[in-house]
Amino acid sequence: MKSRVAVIGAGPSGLAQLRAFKSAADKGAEIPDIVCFEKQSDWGGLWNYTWRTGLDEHGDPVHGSMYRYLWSNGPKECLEFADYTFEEHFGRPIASYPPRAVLWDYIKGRVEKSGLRDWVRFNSPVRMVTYSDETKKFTVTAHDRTNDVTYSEEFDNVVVASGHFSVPNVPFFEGFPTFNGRILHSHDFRDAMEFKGKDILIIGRSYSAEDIGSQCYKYGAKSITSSYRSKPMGFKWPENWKEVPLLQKVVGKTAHFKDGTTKDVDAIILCTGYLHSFPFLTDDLKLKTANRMWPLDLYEGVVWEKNPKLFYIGMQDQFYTFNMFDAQAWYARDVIMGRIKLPSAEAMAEHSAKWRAREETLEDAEQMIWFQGDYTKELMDQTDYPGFDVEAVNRTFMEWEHHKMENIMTFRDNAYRSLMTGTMAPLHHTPWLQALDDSMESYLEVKGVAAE
Ligand code: FAD
Ligand code: NA7
Repeated sequence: MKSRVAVIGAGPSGLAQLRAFKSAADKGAEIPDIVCFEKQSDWGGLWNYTWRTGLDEHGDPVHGSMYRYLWSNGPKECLEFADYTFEEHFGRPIASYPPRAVLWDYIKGRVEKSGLRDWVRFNSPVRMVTYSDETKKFTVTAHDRTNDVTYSEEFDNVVVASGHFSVPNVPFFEGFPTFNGRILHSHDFRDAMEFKGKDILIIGRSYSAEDIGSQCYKYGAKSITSSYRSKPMGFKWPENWKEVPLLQKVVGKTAHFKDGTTKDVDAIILCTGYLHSFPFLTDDLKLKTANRMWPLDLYEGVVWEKNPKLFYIGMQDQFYTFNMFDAQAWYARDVIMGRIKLPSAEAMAEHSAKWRAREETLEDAEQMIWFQGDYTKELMDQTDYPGFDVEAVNRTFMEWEHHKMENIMTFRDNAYRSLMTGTMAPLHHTPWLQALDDSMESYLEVKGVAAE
């Protein structure tokens, strides 16, 4: 009998896994039966925007954390699939920082072209995964929401690709229960227009803080105060944006900060990150980690060392995204298909410990990028994923960092060269700050000039 593989989640990571198996099948290999369980009614993971917050239409927690007017926060040239370029998808070169809808279209394009929709069971949250030492199989229990039926099936391997930016980390601050305004987590942020003319306070100093604050500025917030725990973001902010040390308490509408300053605010947005959460996994299978570059217990960042029939894709904190997920998925596929032989449990743990030791020396974003680039390359060198020039991608990331430091409100107006096709991206027709329409139609409109 053919072996069976369950993939949990049809976001970029899960779809990379489907594509990896399909590419082996296209080359004539006999592949296992693949079943992908997806909780939402469509694929694309976070890139499949939902207006909902709280619970979804079935009463399950909403997965989506993306918001309207979200544009890629890094150059598309750094995430381009090596086996399906932007140029192939759109039929021509496009600018470097696409809005969400454009990236969603790109992600979908590759799997639609490969005819993979039939591999996915939509509206099907996985409720439980257990492993039997006797049968050496996993039992996956899923809820078919369309017919409201819960059922179980056996699998030889499970790939967890359920993402880790969906379950909010929500700290408490004194005075929150009596704050005279709105308090929300970035997971529930949907539309910056809500904060037009308002004084907003952002807690956090990472990507969500930077981008949600920038959105609010762009769409007319009166002022932005961002409050950090460890250190300021350090960009050159517009005149109505102040960075302050950590919030201590709120009294009525007044926020009090560690340096003794205060500010009256209308709303507080907690950009305080997310929790890795796998309520459907038993403890022996569950990855427990903070959001970091090298979670432990995953050999090559992918294989669950305590039971190497289980795999995780995309669980690291991310600079590299889509093409790293591909590298991971190709690797997991080759382990599952017996093309890659795993070393002993001790050797796997030792290998992970080495990566973790290097991770602990990383001091800034640049070092993290080189670290993740080296990791992605190590994976690609072991499979037939069409490799790409990792160093060149790293250098593009360096340019991106530089452009952000130069001007955080204009970095998206730059263009970069594709490391897959060699083509220079055109400049976008409208500077990001003035581009209020984030639709795909508007983005793809040809008004631009070539960057060189
Ligand atoms: P997800 O995209 O989260 O997909 C996971 C999928 O698993 C979802 O479809 C979900 O419904 C499904 N699922 C979850 N639980 C279950 C279950 N129990 N049963 C069945 N299905 C389940 N990356 C970039 O490269 N560029 C960006 O500009 C960028 N912006 C971002 C902005 C925000 C606000 C956030 C939160 C993230 C951003 N990211 C960005 C990073 C993002 O993590 C990746 O781009 C990518 O979406 C990760 O893919 P994934 O498949 O691992 O996870
Ligand atoms: P991140 O990158 O995990 O960052 C979380 C931020 O939240 C980080 O700045 C933390 O501060 C801060 N944090 C966490 N807990 C607290 C408390 N208790 N008080 C103050 N500050 C806190 O999450 P993001 O949402 O920004 O980004 C996740 C993804 O979304 C990313 O891939 C983007 O592309 C979009 P610290 O830095 O540790 O001081």
